[in-house]
Amino acid sequence: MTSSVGHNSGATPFLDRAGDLAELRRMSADDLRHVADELRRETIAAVSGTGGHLGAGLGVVELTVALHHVFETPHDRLIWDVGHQAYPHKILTGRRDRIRTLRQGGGLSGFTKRSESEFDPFGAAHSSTSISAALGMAVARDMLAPETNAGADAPRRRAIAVIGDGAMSAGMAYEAMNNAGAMRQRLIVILNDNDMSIAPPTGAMSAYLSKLISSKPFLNLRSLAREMASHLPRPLYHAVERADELARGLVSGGFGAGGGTLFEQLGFYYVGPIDGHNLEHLLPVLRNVRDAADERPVLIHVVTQKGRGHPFPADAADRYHAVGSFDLVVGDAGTLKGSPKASKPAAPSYTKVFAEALIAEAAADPRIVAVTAAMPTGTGLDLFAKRFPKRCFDVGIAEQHAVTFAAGMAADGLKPFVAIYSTFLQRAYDQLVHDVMLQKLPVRFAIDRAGLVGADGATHAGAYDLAYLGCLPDMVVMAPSDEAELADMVATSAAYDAGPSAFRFPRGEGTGVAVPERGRVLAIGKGRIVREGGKIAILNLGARLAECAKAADILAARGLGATLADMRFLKPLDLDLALRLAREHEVLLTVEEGSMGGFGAAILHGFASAGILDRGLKIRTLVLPDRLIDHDTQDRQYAEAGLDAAAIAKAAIEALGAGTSSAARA
Ligand SMILES: Cc1ncc(C[n+]2csc(CCOP(=O)(O)OP(=O)(O)O)c2C)c(N)n1
Repeated sequence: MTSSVGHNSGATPFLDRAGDLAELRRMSADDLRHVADELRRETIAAVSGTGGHLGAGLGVVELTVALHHVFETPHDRLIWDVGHQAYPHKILTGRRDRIRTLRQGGGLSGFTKRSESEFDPFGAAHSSTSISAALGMAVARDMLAPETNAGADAPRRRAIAVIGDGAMSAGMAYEAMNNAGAMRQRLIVILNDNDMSIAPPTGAMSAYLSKLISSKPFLNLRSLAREMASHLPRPLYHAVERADELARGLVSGGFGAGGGTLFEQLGFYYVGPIDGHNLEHLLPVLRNVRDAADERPVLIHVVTQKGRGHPFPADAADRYHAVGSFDLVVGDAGTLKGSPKASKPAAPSYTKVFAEALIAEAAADPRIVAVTAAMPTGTGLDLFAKRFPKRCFDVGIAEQHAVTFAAGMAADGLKPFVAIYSTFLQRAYDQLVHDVMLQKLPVRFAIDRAGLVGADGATHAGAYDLAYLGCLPDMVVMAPSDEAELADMVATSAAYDAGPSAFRFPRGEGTGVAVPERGRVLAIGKGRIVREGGKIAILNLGARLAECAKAADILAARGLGATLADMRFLKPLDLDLALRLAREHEVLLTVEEGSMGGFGAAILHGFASAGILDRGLKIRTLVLPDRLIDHDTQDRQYAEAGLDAAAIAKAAIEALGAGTSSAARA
């Protein structure tokens, strides 16, 4: 027997009580077990309505309960790396009544956010920042105490970073640990090891962690020592600690000159591995670490199962990372079961078109290779890897390395495509400048998630790439206006060997145009006219072309003709075309899915240099506004940004009216 439960989790007496954290802190381990079970059901029920990152949160339900039970949050700083696993944390920290607004316009963010709650001391969404931030907070605590420490009587504030094994593949985590170990700064790092990133993790670090976990004698000796330590009076704690260290050296002595784990070599006190779903194990360890007098940073290695209690079948592809909204039913034993809502996209996603176009190019040129930083599915490279497993490189969450790695490949004759989200390329900017552009190496950047991205919000919005790429000498920067143009730009990039090139395309479905089996190679730096006429010229770069065409229709309905150009290239800019259109029209608009400093700025700069502004051209640059746009549907975000058809038409009419009576006359 099954019954549909909508988005409700059923009765939650323990979770209701735990809504008061003081009460949660008084609860017994038995009660906490019930809280965890109810919290898991509540998380599933909420995400069934909103969609989102479900698997990561389900893996840390017990850890979340244990952390808030043992530590005095928000006085103690609890920092979740990435923040995508923080839904249970949000439910426990005063946001349960809004949890069904997750990722919806005006609702809770899908990540941690300082402005949302005092329980989110550091905002995130990009990975591997938590240890650095926690270390900074630990230093602030020690330099400013007791002022920021809630008064002299308050307990010394702890800084706790929870970081996944995937996020631990990024260099920044090691930079922070290296620094913390050298500073001997009191800091708690919890390594949440579920042997998963979004995709299965890659690299030697992942193999190393697996080896640590599977070393059985280590587990047994440590468990013993831990039990003893938790029951001994404080003075004896250190004696046990030494015995414990001995045990640790026995089993992991192979690492480094002095033995011990990698983390110990970095100056951390290592505890673990421990079962992250077992409150009986978690609670005493956390208490011991909380109360230890030692000033060294501590790393607790917790082993969890990503997606534990997931309502989808074990082999469902979206089980581990993100899901859309889904239907929820209760099965026989009270277990929750989900089934995705059937939805049929009208057109293939830009991501898929990119992947297929790259496969077509790679089939014709064996030098083409692809690089991703832990995002094979998000970038479509999973499809490429199926076809060309040896030519696809997942380097882990390591964007900086990905770019320089590709630069090395390009230097010695390969044709690398770095498939990366616009926001994540920000991480590798100096690598792009110093290792690629300065050496004119033909690395190709396939920049996904350009522009506003919907539910992931401002942290994932690809707002800045036009600005940060457009200022670089010797870059070719393209933006397709539909998915067929995207295929053309993949082909153009593959054919262009004189230096670095990039094409940036949005999240979501294409426009439904026919996509050629193999893209055409475009003339570098040449735009095209889509339609012509009237006093208004709209110069578009990128996927707003359809909205620009609608705007032209709105203008036509008001008797105002408009010329529409698809400029295709930010760099080299088709200034000849732009200047001609400026001369032939009274009003000129530029439209792009990016911040100021991009395409509009390049046009203005080119016009100023050509002296065409001297005679009073009415020009408006339509860009993303100079403020952050929170999560919502992409359509609503673009409406808010003033970049939908209505806003484009309005800007044209207002410009036409400015200073003359042309608009009224027309
Ligand atoms: C700099 C950066 N690159 C890529 C991502 C995309 N991303 C989000 S979560 C994630 C996997 C994180 O794995 P892990 O830290 O093990 O956490 P888990 O989801 O397994 O709990 C990735 C690659 C990101 N958030 N930030």
